Amino acid sequence: MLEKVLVANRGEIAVRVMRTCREMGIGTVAVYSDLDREAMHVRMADEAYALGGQSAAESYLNTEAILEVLRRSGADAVHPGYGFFSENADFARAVTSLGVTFVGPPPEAMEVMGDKISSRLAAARAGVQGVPGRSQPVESVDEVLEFAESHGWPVAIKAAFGGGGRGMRVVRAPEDVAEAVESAQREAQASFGRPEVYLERYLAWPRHVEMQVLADTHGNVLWLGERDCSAQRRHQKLIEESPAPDFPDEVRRAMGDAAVDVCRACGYVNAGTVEFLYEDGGFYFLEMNTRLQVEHPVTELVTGLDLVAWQLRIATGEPLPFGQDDIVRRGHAIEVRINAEDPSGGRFAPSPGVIAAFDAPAGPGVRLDAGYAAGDTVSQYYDNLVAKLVVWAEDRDAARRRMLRALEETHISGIATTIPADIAILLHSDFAEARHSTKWVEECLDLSHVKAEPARSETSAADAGSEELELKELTAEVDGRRYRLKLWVPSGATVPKSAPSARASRSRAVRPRPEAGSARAGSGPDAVTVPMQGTIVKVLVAPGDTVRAGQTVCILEAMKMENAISAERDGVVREVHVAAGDSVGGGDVVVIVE
Ligand code: MV4
Repeated sequence: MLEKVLVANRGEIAVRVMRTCREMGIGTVAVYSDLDREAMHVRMADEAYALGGQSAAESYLNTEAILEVLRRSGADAVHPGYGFFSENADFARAVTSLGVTFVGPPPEAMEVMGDKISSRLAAARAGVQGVPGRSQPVESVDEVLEFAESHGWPVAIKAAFGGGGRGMRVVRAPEDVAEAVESAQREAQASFGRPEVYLERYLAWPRHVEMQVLADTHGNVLWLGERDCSAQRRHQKLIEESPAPDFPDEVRRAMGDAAVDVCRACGYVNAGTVEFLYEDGGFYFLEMNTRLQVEHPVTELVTGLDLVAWQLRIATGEPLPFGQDDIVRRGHAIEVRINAEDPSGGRFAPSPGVIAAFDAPAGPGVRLDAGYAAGDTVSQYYDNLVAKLVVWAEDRDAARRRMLRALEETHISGIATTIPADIAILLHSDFAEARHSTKWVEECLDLSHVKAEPARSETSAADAGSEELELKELTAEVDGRRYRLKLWVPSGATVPKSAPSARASRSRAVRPRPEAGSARAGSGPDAVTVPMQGTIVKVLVAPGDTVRAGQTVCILEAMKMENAISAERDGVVREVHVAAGDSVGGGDVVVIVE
């Protein structure tokens, strides 16, 4: 049994590991950079030690400083989280040489899986095929041409000692080979210090499906189930889920067995993930990640297992007390990553800063793994993952709807986040019906209308007003339906708890509906209505304008996205009931066309 674990990481994963330590009665030691003195992982730990420095290289990647904290704290184990030192064999050796347990695989397994060629060879030894291709480095243009003749175009040229897509080139025609090989080699040299590249057949519409494994020091190796991580952009995953949609159980079992064989082939111990590309019912080994991954909670929610707890037990030599047939997967889990990035127009610009407010979602089936709270600063120096929102439900569509509900409850201000892009993905029929692939976000998803969540009116009203205002809430009944109203009133003003009588004034912005009898009020055939609650951000027509069926009359912002509201018939605009800035409810009339 471990007594004290040093968590050599920061942010949400450090917090995640410490939570399990606390549940297991294990003490926690945090390390922190100068910028993280007040960070959540520091607040959560039993003890915290400064590493000094600001950048990752000066702090969380400073081996000597971390080893010094190991000595000072007397911790008996190190959990590396993901990133930083998690896949660094030298760091693992340095830790073990102090007599301290490294919570991770043997350094030799990390080394075998550390480059593409040796990991492909290890997989091949285990009888697990990668994408059809060649394991030797490319030496001539002719080799590539020959390969394309026998396997067909396009061909993927990949960095032998790299990963994550850097150094990869897709060649579609013979005349492009020479240039592609040279530029792939240049990029491989620049990124990984080795110029070797090799060849694979290029898959046109694959899904990224990865298999979670757990291996103990007694030779028990189990597969826990797959995660589909196809919704990603520039090799940054956006949404992950388990089980993979439309994934036959016999493929799942074959992939699980393949992952176990790969683990055995490299002497793997601890939690790990074997990545595959999946296309047309076939799967191909891509690489193995020798660490706990960001998206591990998805597997935790469908299996009910705490992967960090099993990592810690395995690290102390405990045998896994269950076998493959005892692993039960139930329901469906989805994770979205909430990064401090502004997805406006599909650009995903970094958005560091102070988190002014953070309203967390809750309720059935909802888990939030956050590394920050309101008042915390997201620094440009580190990974900008703020939180992961993970939901569980009986089936995929229920999980998808639950995630949308939880995202609607989530409000983060002060920084922009990827939430609007996450919502756009979850709402898209291609995702809802699982027609997406690893290329879908970049090639098919239109994020041009996505914008950052507008600053919440509470804060903007408070910031803008020179007059002292305060927020009062009251209830009102409008047409027999209850509404919660928020009013900014001069400080000290008295407001009744419920409005005496509110007639069709959901908020100050909405104009009264047309009186009965005037110009076919309500939802008559000539009234253009909005389908859901939101804010009008732009009105494109004025009374007297001629419009055609399908023409946009105004833009509604709802669910953090802009929606075009259009006329259903040709005609002349008689009345415009809204202006930019107005709040509207589902069914409200915005324009009358005659
Ligand atoms: C591929 C591929 C299609 N065909 N290999 C990109 C990162 C690297 N780890 C593997 N990658 C790919 N390799 C062949 N032969 C498509 C990708 C790929 C991809 C893979 C996994 C997750 C996201 C991806 C996004 C674009 C391309």
